[in-house]
Amino acid sequence: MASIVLDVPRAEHHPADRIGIGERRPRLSWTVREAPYGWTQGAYEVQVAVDARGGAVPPWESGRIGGADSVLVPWPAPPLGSRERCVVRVRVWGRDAAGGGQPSAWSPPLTVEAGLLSPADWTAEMVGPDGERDPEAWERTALLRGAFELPAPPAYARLYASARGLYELELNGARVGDEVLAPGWTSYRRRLRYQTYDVTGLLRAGPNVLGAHLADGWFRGRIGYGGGTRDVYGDRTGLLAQLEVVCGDGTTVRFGTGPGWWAAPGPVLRASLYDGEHHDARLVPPGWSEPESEGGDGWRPVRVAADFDVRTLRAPTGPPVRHTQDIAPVAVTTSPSGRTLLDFGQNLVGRLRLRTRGGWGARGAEVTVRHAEVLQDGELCTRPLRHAEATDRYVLAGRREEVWEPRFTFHGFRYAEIDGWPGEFDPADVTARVIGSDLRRTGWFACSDDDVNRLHENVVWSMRGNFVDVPTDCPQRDERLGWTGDIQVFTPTAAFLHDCSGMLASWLADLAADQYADGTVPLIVPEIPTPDWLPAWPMAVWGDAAVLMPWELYRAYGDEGLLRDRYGSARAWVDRVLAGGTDGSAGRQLGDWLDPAAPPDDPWAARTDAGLVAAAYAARSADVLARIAEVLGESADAERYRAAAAGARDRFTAAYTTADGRLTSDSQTAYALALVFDLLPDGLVEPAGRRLAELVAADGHHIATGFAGTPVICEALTRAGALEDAYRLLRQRECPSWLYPVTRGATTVWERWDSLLPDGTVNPGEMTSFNHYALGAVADWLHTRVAGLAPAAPGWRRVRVAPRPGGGLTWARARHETPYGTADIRWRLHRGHRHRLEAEFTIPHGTTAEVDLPGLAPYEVGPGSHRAGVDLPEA
Ligand code: RAM
Repeated sequence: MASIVLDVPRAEHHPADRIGIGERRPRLSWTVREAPYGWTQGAYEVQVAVDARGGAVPPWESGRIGGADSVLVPWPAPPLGSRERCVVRVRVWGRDAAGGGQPSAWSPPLTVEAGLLSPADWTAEMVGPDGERDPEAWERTALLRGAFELPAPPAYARLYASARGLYELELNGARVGDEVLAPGWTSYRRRLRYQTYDVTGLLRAGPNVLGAHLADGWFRGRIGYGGGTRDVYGDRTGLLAQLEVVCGDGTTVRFGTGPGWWAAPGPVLRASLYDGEHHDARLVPPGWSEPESEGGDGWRPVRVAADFDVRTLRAPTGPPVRHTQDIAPVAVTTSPSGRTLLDFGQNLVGRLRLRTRGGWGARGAEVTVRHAEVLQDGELCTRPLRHAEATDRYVLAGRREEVWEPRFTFHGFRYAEIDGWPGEFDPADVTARVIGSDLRRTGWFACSDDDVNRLHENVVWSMRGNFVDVPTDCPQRDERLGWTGDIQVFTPTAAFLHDCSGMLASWLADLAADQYADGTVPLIVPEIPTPDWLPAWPMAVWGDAAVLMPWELYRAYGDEGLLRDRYGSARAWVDRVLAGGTDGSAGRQLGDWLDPAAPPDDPWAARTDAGLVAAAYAARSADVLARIAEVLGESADAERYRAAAAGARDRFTAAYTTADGRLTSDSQTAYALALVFDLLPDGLVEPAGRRLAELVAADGHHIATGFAGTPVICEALTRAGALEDAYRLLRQRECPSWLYPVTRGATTVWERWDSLLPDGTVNPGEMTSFNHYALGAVADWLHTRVAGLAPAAPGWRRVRVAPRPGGGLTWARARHETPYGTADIRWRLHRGHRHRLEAEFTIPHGTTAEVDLPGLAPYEVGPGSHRAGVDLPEA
């Protein structure tokens, strides 16, 4: 059947071909790019050709397996062994006669390769510099070096590596891989990620040298606010590297970190995630990672870490942090105090790459780069960075041309100030290099209001800037932590915009690893010591990440395995909540954090009772847990938590509704949560919706909600039949509103509605970030309601097409790469007849869609392109 075209299959949540995966039985997914109208899959076959490195082994074939599944189907072949590499292809049959009994052509091949799957595979040992740290150069990096011989040219080579701290490897003077900030940040004591590199091309017959830069990073560098903490995970950095080579002559060589290695102080005098990097190029030992050099003075034998447990090693489940974009300055100006200021036109996360041409005369000259998100009075405004210096320094070696970029730090900035440049400054010599988890973009949105489009763009940029291995609150100040509440509210938006399944699955494993024995979820994952928050106590909205995130990811990606993996964690949280953790507790709750009515120095002071927020979330999480239990076939639990949820709803009504049918906190957040979480008895739903709309109108359609209410306010209004109020809220341009920052030139989402005050000064609150995704959670409403694209069944196996035009918008569109392929919608109001809605949408193969257009009875469609036109009911 020639007309069926499959895309390259995927294994688990790995982006395309991947070496070093940790799954022995990676689940497979494929998408049907082309098929005849009405075609549905009835069977599939998987072919797995093991790459036997030389020997020809006949491919393993599953034979025809009946079924329509094409997302995360079980690995049908024998499990992979460590290092096993194979090429996977899939073909499919149609369900009925349209298939003609003939299979499709085989899909293009996917190559997957297992990493080191068992602790026994590791023979290398974790090594690091010996001796005491130099108190004069506390955050100095180390260089490590190991030499080995190959008897013949390499045919095939893999390097497995990890570190306590951050590492960057060099083989014979060439950089290994393109990962940034490896091995990433996990709950190191329990889970330490390792990376796998193909280094065949970097090796040669004869002597070779493997070298490493090693920095403190999250492991022992200063992290956390209020001065932060050092040595959170230990006081010694270390490198673990294991090289496995098959030579052309058939010999195998294994070489790893161990007692024969050498360490020397590195050229980076200071490498700090918050403060920046200070690199003295004069201190780079010539040829230090090449065999021609002996190493030289200053090299000392390493020390083997006796306390390292290989069982903590984990292969990545998501993509690494990489450079994802280069941005040139859009303007270079001189500030009132005479400094050179660069404007990159975009608040971004990364660092600058400098190219100097000083020559020998400039040897020892120091270039300083300071970073900030905003200017005030024409100068960098660094106060919001608090205790993060965000300053890089480069000392020139004096070569004709030197190119440098920091390795072990990153900054959140739009502006940079450059000082000490040798010779004439040419803006072309500076590039901003954007870094972040290299997630595949999967979601797009646009509409007829360009300010709304800029808001959406800002949400995308805030996601990129705050998905740096860990989903963080902010990327610039002395914080950058995995605050659970922020990502909890942002997950539906995140999962639409980028494929973050693998990354967040890893982070949720850290959440479970750091969860307390009594079920309490830390406020920050990975958990670190923080003033005021340790030990953690149950915190609604934040701790609910344990339940609501696996559920949202299940809705987006259809991964039942993730639900299973995180079930214990989710249940422990709900049990803790119901045992008085947050439900009914008077304990200190963040509640509707950052309500715009709260004064800058008291973000707790919300209009909405924090106990009400906690009670609402208790009911919500119990209800979602019951659904998770049902999916997993845990029917006794499902029943128990359904009952618990009903009880929690009753308690909510009893405690927080008044005799006249209002809520005790007569606030937008209170009604919005009650409506969206379905907490109210039937009779109170309508009045609550009416009251919510009244409050929103009474506030002049300005935002009056914080972290808890903002993500749901537009959805609540939509459900309450007050769609126009939702649109007026969305399109409001006065402060506080989503678009106010846009009118002030924002290029990312701000932490506070008024991070920049209307008078142009920076908010005096000590917590003032210009890059926080949490309040950008409204983008979910743009996707699902304005454009009208949402999953109606887990993993988008059923698509919901339900635009809700309004607010004067004349068109909108959205596109999402679902696990089954592309779904998109575009609608416009007819030019001549503004009450005429015309919509076009595409539904991927393997799914069906429910189409729900205003004024029309919902109907069902199958895969393919569709059109619809309808006269809108008069508002
Ligand atoms: C701030 C963080 C984060 C929030 C916590 C409670 O420090 O930036 O956004 O979750 O407070």
